[in-house]
Amino acid sequence: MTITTPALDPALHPIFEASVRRNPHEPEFQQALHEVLDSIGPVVREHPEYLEAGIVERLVEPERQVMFRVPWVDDAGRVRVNRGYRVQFNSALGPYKGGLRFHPSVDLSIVKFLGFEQIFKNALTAQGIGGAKGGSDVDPHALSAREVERFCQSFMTELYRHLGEHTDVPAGDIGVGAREIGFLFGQYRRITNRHESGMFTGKGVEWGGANVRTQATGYGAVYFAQDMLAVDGRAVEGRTGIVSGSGNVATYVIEKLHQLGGRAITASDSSGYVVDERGIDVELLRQVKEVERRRISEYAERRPGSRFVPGGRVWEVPGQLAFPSATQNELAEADARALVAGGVEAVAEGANMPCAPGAVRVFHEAGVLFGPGKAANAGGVATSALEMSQNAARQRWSFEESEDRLRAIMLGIHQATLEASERYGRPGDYVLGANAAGFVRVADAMLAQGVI
Ligand code: NDP
Ligand code: 2IT
Repeated sequence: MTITTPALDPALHPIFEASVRRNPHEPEFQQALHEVLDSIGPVVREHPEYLEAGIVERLVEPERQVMFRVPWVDDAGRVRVNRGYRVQFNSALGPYKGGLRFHPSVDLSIVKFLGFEQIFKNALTAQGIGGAKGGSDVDPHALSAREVERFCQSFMTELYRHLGEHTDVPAGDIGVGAREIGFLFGQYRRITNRHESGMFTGKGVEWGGANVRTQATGYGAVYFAQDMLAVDGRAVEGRTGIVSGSGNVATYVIEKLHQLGGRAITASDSSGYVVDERGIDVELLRQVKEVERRRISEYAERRPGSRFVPGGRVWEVPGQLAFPSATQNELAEADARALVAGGVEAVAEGANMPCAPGAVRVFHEAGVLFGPGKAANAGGVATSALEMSQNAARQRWSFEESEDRLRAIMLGIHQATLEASERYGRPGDYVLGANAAGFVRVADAMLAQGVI
């Protein structure tokens, strides 16, 4: 299977150009936008009504963007100021939904690319959720636990007025895990005098959180790889997994790979990667990264037979399955060539947009199965929607029932994505399939709801 990428459709090219002119300093947003517009050419040619109703021009412009000051006091008594963001991109299918990222690299371009992708990802889940993203340029690694708490309280003191179970429902992302969600939810509850469970997802299971939400993104990415492989009778079992990252997504990619008979032999963070030929020990990884919040080299110190490679590119390690699960553009064209040389058969994006466009091209040209983040990592937000359902009904489903639902949702996403790739003329191109299938669902809702 060889997939080539044609130029943008003549009707869509001016929309892309206008957006680039209007948002000149937003390279990540332009990258995400170009990929979607590239995919939906065949859709708008079949459906001129979308163009007549200005659906695409409206879709590329967020419904609302909030930027705010986050002042807080550090342990030394010094006043510090960060910038907070929430981009509420599209609510045609449901309340705004998407994570919060705390990382020094966060800027409007990154929040917008994530919010834009979230629209189509959330549409693919078929769970009735719109698209949004937010965060701050704070570096939680550099803060004490008390500083993180004060930061979260200040952040929510401004953001709360834009949130609500029927309005906008955040969750975690890079740098926002169980600890931060606790502080953020606590401050919302205090300010509003409402224990409004459905206004945040990823909560602790004891106070309104859903079973499997913690595991869902990683598990879902492996399920997606399993479904791609199964199309021609292959399986995860017996295959080696190359995983980047060592946070929420990477940890549960590794766990599910092992449960399905595969073997994940790498994990990484911003300092380098570890290789553990026996298979990464998930408990040790969690102890080092989540409990002790240390560098990944500590894993190799404690695990005989494993080794740490400082500053290296994990993609130089050969394996049949690859799961980029750290951050955007972490896998460049040269990395893709290295993976192909190492015998990779399938790539599923646990992170959002981790593969640069040149890398995706290399995978397509080499006939490597490629699952884009919008489809492959949608299990996380899909399970967030299940958390919202449980909160609304004041119920909690068992781990088994929740995992069964996640499995069924991922199968449905794979099916819808594959069918759309066939329907719009590039069979097996899951990038086109995910963008086209997601777009049609949002576009139809926008068409029905008028020019708003
Ligand atoms: P975590 O904060 O739990 O983990 C992030 C991991 O990626 C850490 O190992 C971190 O290393 C590494 N990392 C982050 N930024 C960089 C960078 N600039 N360079 C190198 N390594 C980096 O985040 P998650 O696991 O939640 O998120 C990972 C990815 O998955 C993100 O792209 C996110 O958007 C996406 N995602 C997350 C979902 C979720 O439910 N959490 C759902 C869907 C997608 P270090 O410790 O050194 O910073
Ligand atoms: O990128 C993502 O899908 C997430 N960070 C999860 C969003 C959510 O609302 O669960």
